[in-house]
Amino acid sequence: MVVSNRVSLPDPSGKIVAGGLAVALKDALERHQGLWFGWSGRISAQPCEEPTFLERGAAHYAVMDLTAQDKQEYYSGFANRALWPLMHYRIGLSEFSRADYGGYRRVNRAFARALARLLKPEDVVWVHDYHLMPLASELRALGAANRIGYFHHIPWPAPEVLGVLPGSCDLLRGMLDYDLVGLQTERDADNLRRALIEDAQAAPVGARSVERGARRTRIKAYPIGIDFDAFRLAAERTPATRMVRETAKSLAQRRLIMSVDRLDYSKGIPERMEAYERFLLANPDQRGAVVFLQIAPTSRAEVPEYAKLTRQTNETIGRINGELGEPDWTPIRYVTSAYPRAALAGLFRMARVGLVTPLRDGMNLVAKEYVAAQDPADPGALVLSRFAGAAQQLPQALIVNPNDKFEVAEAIRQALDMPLEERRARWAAMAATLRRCDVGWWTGAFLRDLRNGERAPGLDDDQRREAAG
Ligand code: GDG
Repeated sequence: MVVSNRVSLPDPSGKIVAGGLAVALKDALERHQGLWFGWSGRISAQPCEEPTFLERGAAHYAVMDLTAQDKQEYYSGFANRALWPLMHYRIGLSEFSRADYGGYRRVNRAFARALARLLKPEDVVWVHDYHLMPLASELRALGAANRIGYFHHIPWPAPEVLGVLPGSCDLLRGMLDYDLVGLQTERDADNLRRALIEDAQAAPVGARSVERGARRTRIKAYPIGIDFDAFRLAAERTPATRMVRETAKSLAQRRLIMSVDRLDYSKGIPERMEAYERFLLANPDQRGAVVFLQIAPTSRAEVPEYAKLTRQTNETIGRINGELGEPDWTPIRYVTSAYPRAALAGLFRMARVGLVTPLRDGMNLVAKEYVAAQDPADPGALVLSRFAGAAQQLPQALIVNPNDKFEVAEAIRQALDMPLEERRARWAAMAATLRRCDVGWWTGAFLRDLRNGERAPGLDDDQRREAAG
């Protein structure tokens, strides 16, 4: 049983339109004859108590509607205005409201009630992400004795940071109702373990588990992967599509630097623009010789901080294009609509530099997709923030501090100048890691540990080395 805030429904033909995670989870669900439960994305006037059931191919889905108040308090409010910024170390942006927290708990309770009615004793439950942290506690309160696991897709900050949030001890204690908690990196896992011991009175058991009362919870890192070969194939095929061909033509031999992000303040988009400006100022020979393409689909537009980020990004890009552009050259091409995955893959393959500089990111799949899309014979170079979880697995990227625009500007120059042999060697090492730890490895490792429970050995040294690349 997979539970997440939003359910990625395939279209009626059974074709998945969303990304790699949706594909991986759908495969796992089909293999284990599972069910995917979550919010339908729809708003209804009355609180809904019963899910709607859907079938697409061999996969089964159960979705619930939310009321406008639920969405406001649970999703936009507590999850995205209080938890998201804090988990990304942005204490100043975190807005706590008791009403929002009440709504968050209410929706988790409603989900648990509906889910508990569907659960059979042998079912294994895999909960995803910060919207649903208290779900295990709510299920346990209803008597569920199933194995329940949780994966946290975003960073887990140091205990001192999370401790700022009113009610954080409540949330922490709720984590102890899971049998297994998965995080993106060892650092996130250490932060959670420390918080549970220091702030939730749990006792350490061995290196990876904690215990409180009768409950034992294992905490481990499972860096999420991508479907490497599917993305590589898409990148190989799309140069044939019109959009990718036209983009290549429009570049007129200029080298492409490229970024793709949800328009989110954790992604460091205005900071990246300023680093690119610094690069152009420091390297006048590159003016007119490169183009920077930023694709940034609008996200969470109903949350005020995102409207502010939109304005700030528009202003920064407008200023740089105005000050440094020429009648026949625009330094930054900026688009806020979403593109098909295959088109992204084709554009990545064309880009000489992948610029992935989030201020903080749980993993960052775009960095991995950029690597997968490259031509092994002539790969581009990846510039990667040290604050993305992906940096732990990809030390062969040019690792930068995204807050230092001089350092990022220098890395752009180094990426553009990198000799072919060096690009090939760095790429081959990154590709080997990403192939080995792909999304199938990720779902398999988590589910195996969750099913095997206490009987499974912890991550042994070989597995840990594998996970860390
Ligand atoms: C969270 C964590 C963690 C983006 N624009 C378009 C598009 N995308 C796709 C990308 C990529 C996905 O969306 C974004 O994934 P990220 O990992 O980069 O970031 P978040 O959305 O913040 O995801 C993150 C992740 O969960 C998984 O655990 O890595 O740290 O924050 O796949 O390609 N896809 C399409 N059109 C677009 O315009 N089709």
